[in-house]
Amino acid sequence: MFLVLWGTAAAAPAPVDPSPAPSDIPAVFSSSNAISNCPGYEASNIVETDSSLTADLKLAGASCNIYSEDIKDLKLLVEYQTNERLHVKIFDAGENVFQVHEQVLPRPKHERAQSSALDFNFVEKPFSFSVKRKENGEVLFDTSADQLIFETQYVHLRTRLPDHPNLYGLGEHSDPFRLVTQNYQRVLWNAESPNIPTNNNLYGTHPVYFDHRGDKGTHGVFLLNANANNININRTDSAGQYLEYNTIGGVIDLYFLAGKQPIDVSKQYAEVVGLPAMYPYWLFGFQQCKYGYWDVNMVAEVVGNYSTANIPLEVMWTDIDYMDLRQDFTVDPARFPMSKMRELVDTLHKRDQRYVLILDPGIHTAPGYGPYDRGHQKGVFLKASDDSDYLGVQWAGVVAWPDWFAPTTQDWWTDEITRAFNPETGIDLDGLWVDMNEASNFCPNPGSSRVKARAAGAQDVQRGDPVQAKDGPRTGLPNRDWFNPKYHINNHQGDISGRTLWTNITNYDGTRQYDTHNYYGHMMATATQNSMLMRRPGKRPFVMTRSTFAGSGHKVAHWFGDNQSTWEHYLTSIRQMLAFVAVHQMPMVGSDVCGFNMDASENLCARWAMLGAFQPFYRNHAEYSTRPQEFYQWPTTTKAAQKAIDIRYKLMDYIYTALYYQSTTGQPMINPTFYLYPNDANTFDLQDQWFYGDALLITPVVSDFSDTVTFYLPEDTFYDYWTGQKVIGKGENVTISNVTLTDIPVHVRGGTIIPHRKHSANTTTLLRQQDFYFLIAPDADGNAKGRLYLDDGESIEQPNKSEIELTYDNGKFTATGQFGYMPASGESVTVSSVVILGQDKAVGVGRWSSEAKSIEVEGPWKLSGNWGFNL
Ligand code: MIG
Repeated sequence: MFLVLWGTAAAAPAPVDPSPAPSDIPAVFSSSNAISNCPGYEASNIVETDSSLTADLKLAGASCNIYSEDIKDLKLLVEYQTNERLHVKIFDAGENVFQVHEQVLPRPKHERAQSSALDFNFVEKPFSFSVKRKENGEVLFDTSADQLIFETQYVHLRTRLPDHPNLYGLGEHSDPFRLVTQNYQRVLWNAESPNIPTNNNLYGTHPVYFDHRGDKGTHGVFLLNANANNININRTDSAGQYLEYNTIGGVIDLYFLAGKQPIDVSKQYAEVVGLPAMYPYWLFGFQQCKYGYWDVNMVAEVVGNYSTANIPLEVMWTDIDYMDLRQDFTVDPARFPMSKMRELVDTLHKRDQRYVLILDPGIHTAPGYGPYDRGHQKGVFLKASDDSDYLGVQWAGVVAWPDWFAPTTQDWWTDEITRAFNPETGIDLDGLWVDMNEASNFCPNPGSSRVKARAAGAQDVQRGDPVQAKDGPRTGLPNRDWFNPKYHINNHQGDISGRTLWTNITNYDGTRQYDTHNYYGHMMATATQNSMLMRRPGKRPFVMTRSTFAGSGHKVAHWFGDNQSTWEHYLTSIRQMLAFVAVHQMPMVGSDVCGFNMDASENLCARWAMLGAFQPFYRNHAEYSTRPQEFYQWPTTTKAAQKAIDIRYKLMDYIYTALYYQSTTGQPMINPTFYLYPNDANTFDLQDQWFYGDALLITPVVSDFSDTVTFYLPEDTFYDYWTGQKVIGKGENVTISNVTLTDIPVHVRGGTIIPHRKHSANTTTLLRQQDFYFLIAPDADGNAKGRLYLDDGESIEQPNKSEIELTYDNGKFTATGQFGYMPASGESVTVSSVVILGQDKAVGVGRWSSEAKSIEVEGPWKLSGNWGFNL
């Protein structure tokens, strides 16, 4: 198991490669001699324009057929698409090899660079290419590190890297945020992953990494490929430091993002995979769930207990417990009768609270079960070779699986959702949670004679549907080994069909699960998002999915699955958040607060209540056999939660503003320390501290029985958030003691202005009626900047929004910008005061506080036009 290294109080540790324990080192590394003996390719027929290059690549010798058959004729396409984006694609000349569907990942608009920051160079024979940063000659990618291999079931590309590179991304994983650089393997194959093991493939696939080289710049590399992949990162005496892709299908489709700052790379990646979705304001409220709330009374009781304990609860959730025999779109008539469910939801809504339910992809094939019958009739399910529905086993029993490519599936799904969740007759829910969509399949062969056995001879079970092309352009090569390709993917669920849909199964359009597996969950989630949009047009939908693919953030949210109630996973939640928000462009994420599996302790849950309050998605959730862990279960946890939620709610407009800017520009709403201090090498592997927004440094206590936290404070001006005291960061570790179980150290970064609601409230509806105050934290030069975005909190179109720029410049404060926001009746947009930190003496216009060294200037000011004052 990986050991988290945290610094000593003395000096910041130099970045060290955290070495995995021997048992975690993957056994299969592909650096065999056989690969180096492969002939590689030769480039010919080279055509260059001022913004592109094409060439033919021909196998440069006898086939080596190392894991399958070499493809002899390839094509190279190079496009300087923008000044900061270079596209390099290597694909089969016949264009039969599978390529990711445009409908799943629309390719970025094709532009033409005027003056590219990057330079593409290549060697004709054996073919290799490199990418350089023009400005400083830094080589970012160099494939001469090994032969290019492009076979029918194995594609291999290696790049050289500088020693001990700072690499981030390649999710989903629970490994260090800064990836291990020796003997390290990232497997990309979406899988049910109980207890989110390190050094394993998890639920999602995001084949993008950021490579940070300090003042030489940061760049990103995105491989637009959905096939199973073992990505090896290693350093050996003979090969030096490298990263290599070993995928069992698809093409090489690389996007190089020039940066040159980390935040720029994030924005450039969002241009490729899509800007993240904007969510309703209420989604930042606190949420409670548990697998094992066994009846509607118990759900109501939990809601009631939260009120009694005086802990604001915004969203209540119900897991698969609500369903009749675990069937989607039903309610258990005895435990969750519809009349009671409607009463529950009605009561929640009257109290300005919300309700979310779960759905699974497997549809029970029971006789008379409407969703199945209707789906079957419309032909929405994946099919076996004889055109019968392909079956598997999920909670409900024997199930069929929606084929998200079939033309009728979206309408069927929307119809089922709008029927079951009809506000007049059904459950008027506010969001949907889609689970098990990797897809998780308890038994890929439930004894049905309709599914051909996986024995020899059954390998090519092409569905006999006449509407589908046999092997049309880019839909994938025929006659591959669909189950056990020779190159082994280190999937922790066994072979690639392990505990999921068989990889030979054909989708409606003739593509195979072998190629599309990694976006089955993404398609379920986005289809659900489309349905929610149909159900409530004009309102921002909320759909949370377990399984994701590159670009999922454009529509849906994600939680990190089945973690444990351990200190280790409390810390894991930070690094997963950093990777998803700041690299993968999925901002609305979080872990099960207090942990899913195992019993949470009072201490852990108290600390986690505070940690989670400074992460985007904030939901307490647990497995059914664990001891109850609602925040009101323990006195300390209650107090910690009250305090954490109080602050979180006061800061809600600040983080909502940050989400707005991520959804419109890609600028991350959560920042790893190095994003804000890219030239400070001490920040590159920090993963136990983070910036909530770009102004608040959060540094939770990291272990049990500790009331001390040591963290890194970069060379900059900071202020203790709780006392207002100035703290000068020296680029050293700082230790804070006496951090009680209801405390979490937070520092404000100088140079920022943070909008706050003056008072918290029980619900976000009430919160939106509270006045504001602005907290100004001047930098060393006495300047600060901030932003405030205001809108109605839920509509997709916002004709009346405000985008306000807040500036503090040596004693002069101004609020300027666009002021379109019209508060609903009762909502206030008054700024009751402005507080300026770091002030040594009183001045005329405000009240000076000697303890906090701050000046409070009393308003009120209206947020309906420009205003300002001089100190
Ligand atoms: O096999 O629906 O990750 O959050 O509570 C477990 C029951 C199925 C897995 C999800 C978890 C959820 C649970 N589900």
